[in-house]
Amino acid sequence: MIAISRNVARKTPRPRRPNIVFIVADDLGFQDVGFRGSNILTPNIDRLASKGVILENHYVMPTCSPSRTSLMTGRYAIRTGFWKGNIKPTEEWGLRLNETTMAEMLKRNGYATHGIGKWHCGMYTWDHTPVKRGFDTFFGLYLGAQDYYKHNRARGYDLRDVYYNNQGQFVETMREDLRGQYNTDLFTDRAVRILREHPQSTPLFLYLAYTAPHWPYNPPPSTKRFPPGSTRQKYAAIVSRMDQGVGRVVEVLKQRSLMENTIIVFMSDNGAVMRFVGGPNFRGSNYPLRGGKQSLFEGGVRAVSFVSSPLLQKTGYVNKNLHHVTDWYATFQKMAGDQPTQHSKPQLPIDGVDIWDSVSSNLPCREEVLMNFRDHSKIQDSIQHETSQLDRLGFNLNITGVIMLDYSQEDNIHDNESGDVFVLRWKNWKLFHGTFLVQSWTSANNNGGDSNFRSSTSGELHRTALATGTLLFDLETDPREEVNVADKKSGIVNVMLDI
Ligand SMILES: [Ca+2]
Repeated sequence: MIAISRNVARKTPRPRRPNIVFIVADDLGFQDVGFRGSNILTPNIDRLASKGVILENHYVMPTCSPSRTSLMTGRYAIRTGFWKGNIKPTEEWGLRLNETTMAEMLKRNGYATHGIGKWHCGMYTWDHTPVKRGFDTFFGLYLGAQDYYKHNRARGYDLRDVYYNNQGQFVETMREDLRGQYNTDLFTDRAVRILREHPQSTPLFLYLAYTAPHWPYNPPPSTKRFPPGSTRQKYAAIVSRMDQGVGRVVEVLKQRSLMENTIIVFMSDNGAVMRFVGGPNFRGSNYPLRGGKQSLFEGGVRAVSFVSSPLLQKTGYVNKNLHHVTDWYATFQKMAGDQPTQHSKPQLPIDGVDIWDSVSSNLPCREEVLMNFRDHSKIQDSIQHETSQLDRLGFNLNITGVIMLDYSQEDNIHDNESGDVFVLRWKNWKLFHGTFLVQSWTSANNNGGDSNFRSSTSGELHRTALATGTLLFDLETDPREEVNVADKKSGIVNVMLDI
């Protein structure tokens, strides 16, 4: 379907089985970090980014499950079945069991693998849960969101400690004893503990997926600069608390001299929410990009990301090469020395490319990123539908107002949150063709109606609607996706439709 460029000369020494600390933020706005000029305090993130490489064109999927499953598998969401959006709490599907996760791949190459925080890749059978999918241990939530203190979603409690015990038995403990404690801090505490106890001779994969700053916007217990108040203030405090967690992780990496052989990757799984629900309701800011979470405009899919590591050749710069969330799997697979053919589980085709040369030495790699594909009839075989076993996982299925969706039905197959649309970035061009979610722009220094954030949100409407048509943007001259040049550049449109 798409020919991926693999023409990069190998110029960068490749780390061999480095420690990987992969930190994921949830719905963090493109502008909501200090290094992009935000007034939200993120000193630890800023320090790491400034000593590392800021990935300016790091593309993800527009919502949580699609991004996370693409990260875990190295495969586009149109292949995994996750193009249709998030796994809702009571839906009977998940990342298919024939998919190989990053944790599984690293574990079979000798890595210790620990998952912390939000999973959201499927949990309706035990086999879909993280410790059955390559993680040695997991501490966190299976679903996509939770109250930061109560650790519940609807009526289900969802904070779990999961591992195989010394007898090889699968153990899952619901940590109700931690109810009332702030989940960002609990996740940081666990990461710190793992790093303190980790034997230096074993390569480590630590996946730290905060729920911050995703809804429900519960601010941390103490917020000096951002006392609980407006939604924007809460959001800012939540981001800052996550930043403190990042700082604690870095500190212990240094204390234990693990840092010299560690690669830290930070990314948000998608952009900040830009919905206009019941009046101005802004929290995060994707300025200057258009749109936000759920949309395939840049604000939804070009997310904050950076890499920090002493193993990088060139540091302290903004890397503008094209990267995609699927690339990490391919990159780490190479570093881990994984030989897929030596394992009994077949490796499904990977869409990601090894981007180490691009990240470490600023060499070009990809020319295109496929964000969505229109002809769903060709990908129906990616849909998995199995019998519900949610009750075995401790969830109350009688949640009022939640409908069990059956994705084997044609109508629901087209229920894609981002629209029924072909979206491709190729070189400097970005094409939309089909029916898509239209969103507009975040204003500069979005203050969310909060006078402590001195700016104005007037003059720019935040609309959300579906539209049908063809849009072509030249992102080099028009990064805000303001001017549709599809008519003027019909030749480019045709080339991109044929790719
Ligand atoms: Ca998200």
